[in-house]
Amino acid sequence: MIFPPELLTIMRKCDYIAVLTGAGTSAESGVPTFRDAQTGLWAKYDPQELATPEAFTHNPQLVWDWYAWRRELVAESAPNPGHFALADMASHPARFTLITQNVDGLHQQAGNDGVLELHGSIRRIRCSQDDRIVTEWSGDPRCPDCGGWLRPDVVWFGENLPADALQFASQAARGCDIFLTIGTSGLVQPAASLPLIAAEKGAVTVEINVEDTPLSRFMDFTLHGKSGEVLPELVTAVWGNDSA
Ligand code: BJW
Repeated sequence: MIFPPELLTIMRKCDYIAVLTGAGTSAESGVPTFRDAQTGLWAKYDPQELATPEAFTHNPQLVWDWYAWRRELVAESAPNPGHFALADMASHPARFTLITQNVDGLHQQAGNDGVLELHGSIRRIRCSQDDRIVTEWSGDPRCPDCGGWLRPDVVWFGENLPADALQFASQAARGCDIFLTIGTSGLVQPAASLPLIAAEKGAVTVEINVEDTPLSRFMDFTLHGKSGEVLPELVTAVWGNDSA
């Protein structure tokens, strides 16, 4: 890909890069996105029936089974070149913050530290009654302490995001020089507001996506392509071959 030369110069000189990722970042790792028509999980399942507290109250076993299937999928997946490029990118500017909506843990697996997980982690299980993190259970997915149903430690619609992660993400959006938005449809709040906050505070905004999103028209640069291809090329173009 030919990148705008001014973008490469800005990235090379900037002190603080913040990045927001979404499900598209993991698509090339074989983790289905949420809203892509062909492969998205939600083409087969109604998200309102599965990723809400109401669904869990109504049919905890169904929700548990769905997440168990997805947890297995994530366990079998591995970071792709886009994840590794972001781990590499982290070492270049003086400051770097990676904010993700993904629950798969692939950024951490690729080597990024201090990832801000806005929507939790599918790898963690907690009790829906006493909120304790649970690592072992036998038979039914029930809390060994109180007998409450176990659930994934993720954020469902209508639930609050982890306050610390959201606060740090908001600070990053306000303080960074460049804000990259990668592989997200930009439909889910409050994550989708972060690029706009960054733009309002004067950051240079860049979107990487296979298609336009509602955020595209607010971006300074829109790079169309797969993140697993665009990101390694971008890191090499900005910082040289040692980075690829
Ligand atoms: C590629 C690619 C490749 C493909 N390379 N790109 C303000 C206004 C209106 C509504 C609200 C509002 N504030 C809050 C709400 C309600 C709600 C909300 O946003 N609703 C909207 C849908 C309208 N938000 C909430 O409820 C949040 N809580 C909250 O705000 O609490 C306070 C509050 C509550 C109620 C009212 C007001 C305040 C919680 C949101 C939790 C989201 N949870 C989920 C599930 C997590 C667990 C799980 O995994 O099951 O998080 S939903 C789902 O969407 C998941 C994702 O993280 C999230 C975002 O999806 P993402 O990552 O963007 O994926 P896709 O599939 O949508 O897009 C993929 C993109 O990749 C596409 O653009 C492709 O083109 C692209 N792509 N391949 C690059 N190779």
